[in-house]
Order: sequence, then C-alpha cells, then structure tokens
Amino acid sequence: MVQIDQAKDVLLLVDIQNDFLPGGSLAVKEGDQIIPIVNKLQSKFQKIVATQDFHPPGHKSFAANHEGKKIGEMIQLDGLDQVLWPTHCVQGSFGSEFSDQLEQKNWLKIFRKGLNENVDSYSGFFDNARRGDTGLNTYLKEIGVQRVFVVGLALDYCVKFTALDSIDLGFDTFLITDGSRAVNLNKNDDQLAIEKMVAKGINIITSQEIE
Ligand code: VGL
Ligand code: ZN
Repeated sequence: MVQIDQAKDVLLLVDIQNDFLPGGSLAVKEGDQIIPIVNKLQSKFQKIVATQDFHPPGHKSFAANHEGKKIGEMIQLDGLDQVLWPTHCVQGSFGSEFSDQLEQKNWLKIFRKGLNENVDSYSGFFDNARRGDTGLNTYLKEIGVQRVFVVGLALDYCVKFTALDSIDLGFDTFLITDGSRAVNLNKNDDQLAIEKMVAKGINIITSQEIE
C-alpha cells in the first residue's frame, strides 16, 4: 500500500477533457471509465492540479491545417516528428472543457498547454521542443511537492510524457493504471508506454494500492 502524505503528494490530472472521452473528436476508448476512479482518488489528496490541452484553431498538429494530409500521417514540425491529429481541444470549444462528471472543486491550479500553434505539447511540463514551460515544475516545488501521482488521458501520449518529465525533474513519480487509458494508434502502445515508464523508474500502481 502507498500512504498519502498530504503535504508532499500531488494528484496530477492529465487532460480529462470532452474531446478525449467517448463522443469526442479524439476519443480514447473507455476514457470515461477513469472518471469514477479519479473522483474517488481526488477525495484522498489535498493537493490536486490539472492539465488542459488548449489549442488555437490553427494548431499545426491538426491534419485539417495541412492540405492533402490525413489523420495519423507523420510530418516534420520545426524539426520534430509530428503525428497529425483530428482537430481537438480548440480553445473555448466544448471539447476543450473538462468532463462535467469530473469533480473540480478542490483543484489548486490548471496548467494549459499546446497554446503555441507551431509546436505540440504532450507533457504537462514542457512543449515537445522543450522550449516552452507551463510553470508546473516551479509551482509543484513551491508548494512542497515531492511525489507526483499521475492519472488521465491519454496513457501513451500526454500521461506518458508528463510522467517522464516528472521523474526527470526529481519528483518520485507514480502512474495509476486504472486511472488512465491509451489511444493505441498502434496496438500495444499502452504496453510500450508502461515499459518505458518502468525503465525510467516510475512506479506503476493501481488506485486500490492508495490508502
Ligand atoms: C493528447 C494527442 C494530442 C493527449 C493531446 O492528451 O494525450 N494526445 N493532444
Ligand atoms: Zn492536443
């Protein structure tokens, strides 16, 4: 079992937004099933923060913004490999909002990402080029956080990159598997994501192990 220390532990909710839920434009299979689990977890933490994918309509990760390109195709964006996504989480749209089933009343702060249309931003800490910083690292350190517990969508993109940055930044990091689901553009992406996280020293646990 993992005992929560209210002073040092934070629950980090990654992109639990309508577009990543069934019916959304970039729906993650069974994404809605994490919500009751995440709500129950929230009752165990005093420190809770959330990230929000929040793109301008012209964001270059959208296939619709590249003539003749299809969803799932790879392009080069400022020297980085970029997979093209359906238009999602556009600033101000319903899809960009958090699920109304998600308890939101105890959140300390929301960190938005993906605002620069020229670079994608999977991690809640930095953009994919590692130029832009959301302020999440500084904030967590300011409030005394030492351990980060990550849940959300999608396991093989934003959850994975957020957890990898978290451990790199010196936080003892936990991925809560039943509080997360993967896109699985390629089957087994969820397994590969977990293997990568384990290799970096991230603890893989279930919500049942938290007391
Ligand atoms: C995400 C793809 C594009 C995510 C965000 O939240 O995992 N995936 N934008
Ligand atoms: Zn996005």
